[in-house]
Amino acid sequence: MQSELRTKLLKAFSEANGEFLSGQKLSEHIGCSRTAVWKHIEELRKEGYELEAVRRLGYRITKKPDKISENEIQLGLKTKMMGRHIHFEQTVTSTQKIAQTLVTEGALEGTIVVADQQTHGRGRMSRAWYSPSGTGIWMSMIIRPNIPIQSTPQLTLLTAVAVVQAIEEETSLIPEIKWPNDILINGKKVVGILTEIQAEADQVHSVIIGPGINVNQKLEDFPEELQKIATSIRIETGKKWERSLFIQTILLKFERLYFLYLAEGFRPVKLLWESYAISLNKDIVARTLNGSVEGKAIGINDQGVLLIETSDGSIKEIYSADIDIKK
Ligand code: BTX
Repeated sequence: MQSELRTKLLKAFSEANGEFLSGQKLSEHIGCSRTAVWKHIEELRKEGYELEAVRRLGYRITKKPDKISENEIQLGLKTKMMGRHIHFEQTVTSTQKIAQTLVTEGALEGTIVVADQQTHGRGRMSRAWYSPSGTGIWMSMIIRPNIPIQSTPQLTLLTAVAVVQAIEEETSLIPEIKWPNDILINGKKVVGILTEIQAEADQVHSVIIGPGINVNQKLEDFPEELQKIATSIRIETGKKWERSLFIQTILLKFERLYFLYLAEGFRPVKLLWESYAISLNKDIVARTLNGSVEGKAIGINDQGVLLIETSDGSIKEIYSADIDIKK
């Protein structure tokens, strides 16, 4: 189907919000005959859309295929800034890498990079992030906040809250956050977030935030070494989800929190983050590049830094680490 007509047709259905649209209305909307509308509807069915057709009422979409594309993300997107520019590719090495190039080319704030598959998805500290095709959300978001470098960990925490809120809104799951960037469901990792910054002197000029979200994997889709520690929204709910809808909700939640953060600072985000955190008031071990710190996680400070009270009563500030919660 010609992509312009397809976009118009999908836009009409999206604006109808699940209501029926008559053949007549659709033909006026996209500027072609009713027979042509019928042909286009058949094309959509072949692409995996499920449409209900009722005499006298017309058509409505009851299910969309789980395909991510620029169009699917854009149609129905309610944000002002986030995702208003979308760079979509089927397969990339890492969406972070592409976002870095776009940043140097002057990409506008709110630009996102999304891929169906990453061949070299990146975690923190050069670890790999498993990102197979057709299952997850592999996305990088470009923002340009006017904040000092020390404040950037706050953005990872803000993103974790946004993703948790989105999962809560779309599903009945209750995810938890393990400092700084893991989102867990039933103790297993469903989301990881990588934040990378571009800065001069101590002033940030852009931040690339890359959430990776396991959406439609089955347990056997994960390599063996991940099966014990990873999960997906499908595994936890027993059904498949539409990735583009999740992306839209994440972008909206992120944008609201980000605007709140720019207007009022970290405080409101911190309170939300604490309400989802599992690591607080627990005995933990934080493994940093300079060795391990053991003690009780007593909170995060206004920078987003983790505070651990050790057995001698001193408070240690942890900027970057992997943490284990002691049983
Ligand atoms: P991390 O360093 O906290 O976690 C990486 C670790 O998580 C790996 O060493 C492995 O044990 C485990 N792991 C790898 N893949 C998965 C997976 N799919 N699900 C659960 N656990 C896994 C977390 O780093 C940050 C990940 C960010 C990924 C996004 S995807 C979009 C963007 N582009 C990109 O290259 N990275 C980010």
